[in-house]
Amino acid sequence: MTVSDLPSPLDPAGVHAAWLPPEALRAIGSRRTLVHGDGLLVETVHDEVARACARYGGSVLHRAPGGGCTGRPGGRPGARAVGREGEPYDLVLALTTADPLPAVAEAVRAGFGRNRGTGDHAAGAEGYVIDRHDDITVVIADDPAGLLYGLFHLVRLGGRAFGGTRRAEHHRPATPRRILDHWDNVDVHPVMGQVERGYAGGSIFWLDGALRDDLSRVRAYGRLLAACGVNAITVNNVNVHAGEARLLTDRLGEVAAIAGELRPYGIQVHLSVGFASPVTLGGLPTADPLDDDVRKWWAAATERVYEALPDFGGYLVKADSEGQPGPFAYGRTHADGANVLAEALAPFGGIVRWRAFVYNHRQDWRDRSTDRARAACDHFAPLDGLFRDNVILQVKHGPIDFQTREPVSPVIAAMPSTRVAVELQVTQEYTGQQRHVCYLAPMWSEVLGFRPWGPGGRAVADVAAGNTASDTEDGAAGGGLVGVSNVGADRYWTGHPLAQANLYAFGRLAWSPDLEPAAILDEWIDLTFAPVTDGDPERLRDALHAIMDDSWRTYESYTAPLGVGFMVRPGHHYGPDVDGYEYTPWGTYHFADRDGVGVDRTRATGTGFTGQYPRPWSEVYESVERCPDELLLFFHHVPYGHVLRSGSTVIQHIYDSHFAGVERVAEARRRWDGLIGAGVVVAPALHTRVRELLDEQLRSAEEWRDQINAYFFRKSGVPDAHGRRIP
Ligand code: GCW
Repeated sequence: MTVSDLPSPLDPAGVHAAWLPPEALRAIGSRRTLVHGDGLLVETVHDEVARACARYGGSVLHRAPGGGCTGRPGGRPGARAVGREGEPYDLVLALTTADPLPAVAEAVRAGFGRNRGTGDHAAGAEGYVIDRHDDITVVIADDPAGLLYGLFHLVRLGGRAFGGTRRAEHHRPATPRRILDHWDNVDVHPVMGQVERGYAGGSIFWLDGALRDDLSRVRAYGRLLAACGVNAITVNNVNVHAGEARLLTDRLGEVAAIAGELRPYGIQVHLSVGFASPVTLGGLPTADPLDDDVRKWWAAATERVYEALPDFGGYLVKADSEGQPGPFAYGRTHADGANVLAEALAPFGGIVRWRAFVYNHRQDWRDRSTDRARAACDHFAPLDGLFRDNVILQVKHGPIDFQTREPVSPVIAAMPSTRVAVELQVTQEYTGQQRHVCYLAPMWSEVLGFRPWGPGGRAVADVAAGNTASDTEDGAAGGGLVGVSNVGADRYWTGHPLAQANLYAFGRLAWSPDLEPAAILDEWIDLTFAPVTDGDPERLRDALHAIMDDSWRTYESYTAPLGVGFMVRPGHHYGPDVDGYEYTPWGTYHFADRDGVGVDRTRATGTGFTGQYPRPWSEVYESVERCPDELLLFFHHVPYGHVLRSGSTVIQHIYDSHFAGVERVAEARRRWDGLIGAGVVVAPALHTRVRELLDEQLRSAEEWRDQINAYFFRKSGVPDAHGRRIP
């Protein structure tokens, strides 16, 4: 076993420590620290430092308000009281509400207020200020969560947190809502298994119908999430089956048990609930949202939830979607449906997240006028302004369904008076299912930075955060950023060890959407491979960047081309099947024939979807000349000989990109293999796991290349300009 295989005290035996191996806290654990303030999360801060000190020889003192020294001897296991009052410190972590502040923290606070020029000393909710003063590193925060995030910022900095001088930095999250949704089932579903679209083993919460006895992994998970900035999870699948429906009522204790593990790390718990619960659980004859008994049922059920869980976050609902019940059954709108739940949650400060993923999954493939891409906007845009304040409309980032390449969903720009959350898929359902390396931060970054109203307008990240264009503009508060979790009971959490980077990047982008994907990857590499002492860390860093930076574009290049989606095997969605969905009711077609390929979504001759965008995009997408190449077949049906903006024809682009994509996968595998031997820098077990997966990725990429190229060669009859072999 090498150093990086050793579990940390918080990591259940044998589970990989991900981005928090003990060594990541070495710089803190070898110094003298004062933790000032109290509250559950401040205790967590103290415990973290104390555990690191126990390992690396530093000391920590915990002082509670009023100046009393509470070293808490005999506290929780692992939390040792070390350090003496009055001794000099290298690090002070102080809560500004705990007066009197240590002098150095007071100095940092005053300096921060002065530098702001407004005299405002507030770090803000979950925010923190980090500074160095008199050779002491200081973190101040106004609330305990801010102090915890400040601590993890120091962990990221490592030794750099303590060297020389540094300018005061103020950090606060872009949005208070940074949520991971789990699609975990309580009972093993006959088709979808324990975790729907899960590629990392079972659920860390449930095993075969029952809550796991040992929830220590849940706590370790909470710690990992806090360290990347996530502050809430939804524990169960949006497809609410019989077992998990009862989490709302008689199985609520299981939710409370999970929440108990996560609370010390500031992670709030949400629940997916079934819209028909008043009928299925309450025995009422109807779930009509305008029915009085139904309203009372939701109010009473919700009250019981808050009795058990005073800090409960709220409900997540998938209604009238892929067979889930919803308000349409009663002739009501989705605003009626969402509002009845919102009304029940409002007295407790809870929210309902209502998914905009509503479309007809039983459409007739012969009907060319119905367009699934249009559905969410058609359903929801007319409801703008009709939702209660505590309703958040949760919108998938693209109009169809988490495909490798989609335009941004027009719903995001179409509902100025509604709180909108943007949903990303961290689990790699359509991006290689955690068998392919596919670092998704570049995709998410593109989505978050997209400006639906054109250059100078707000970005998607602004809409999610609730930033308005000007102080006078009357914009709704944001709904935040949501990711579908890629975590399971697998030893490496995410199946593919490199898929951990996606989870990490989701949290970091939710906290700070402007971060560069490559910089996030550097953070992840530094933390995760911190134990590396027996090799050249720069060699590993270079290799990981080479393998991961462009892996999303690589994946795109050998799978479905130019914005066409769903050329996957129906059902499980892994591997190629060009016509797999072509003659099905799912609304996911490419319309390839002997002359051309793509979906005409123009206003002029197609489904009119381009008209759902504001200008300039409604014009850009409408125009076959101006439409970006990578989305061409999403918006247009064109002949194979159509010349792209790149200068290549559509058919030649298909051939070239598929050959090149496989080459890049082969190169990635060579780079990874090169990390073996002299200067070994990666734990052997991890190396082997990634190596096996890269073998599968290469096999699968070749399969994709050959099927896609053969399909289009046979349809079009156009030979490859370079004479390469197409089967
Ligand atoms: O992408 C699709 C998945 C379904 C999923 C659905 C959704 C949870 O194939 O498995 O159901 O999206 O987002 O609701």
